[in-house]
Amino acid sequence: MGNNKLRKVTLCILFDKDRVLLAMKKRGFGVGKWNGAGGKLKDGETIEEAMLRETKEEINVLPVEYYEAAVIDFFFDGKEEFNQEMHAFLCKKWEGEPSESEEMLPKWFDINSIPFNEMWEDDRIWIPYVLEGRKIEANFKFDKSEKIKEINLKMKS
Ligand code: 8OG
Repeated sequence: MGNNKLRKVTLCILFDKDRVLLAMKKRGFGVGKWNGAGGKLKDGETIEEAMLRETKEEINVLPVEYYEAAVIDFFFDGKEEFNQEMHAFLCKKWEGEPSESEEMLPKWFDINSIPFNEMWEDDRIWIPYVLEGRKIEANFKFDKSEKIKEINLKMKS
């Protein structure tokens, strides 16, 4: 974890009492899945700067109160170019109303009806901890058919 060679990506999930904001990815990596807003760092950006920029670009809100809730490494058998280190933030205050962009279509979900069947396979494992307020570090290894073959998950708080 915290492997310097891995490409870094961000994720931001808005959280409002008993609802979370997810957004349908309309193109690119993860198309057709519900997810938080996020993406790769641009040259010279910090993780936090990239998270703020991506959230604004993809769902038109600016995070105001947030913290890093999870750092997760992903490793893909035979598709090492997809390996990445994801920094996931939980955001409890923001400016603006979530709205659609070219990349994502946002929607609120009750925390008891998160559409895990239409999300990345690992999300059902780690997102519930994060929504309970835990901080975690994890890594997930996927086999050639993109099924999880190994999970390591540590609670940081
Ligand atoms: O820039 P691009 O759209 O390729 O970024 C991919 C986004 O998808 C980025 O926000 C990180 C996120 N992401 C993964 N893997 C996983 C995953 O397994 N679960 C979730 N929730 N998000 C993921 O790249």
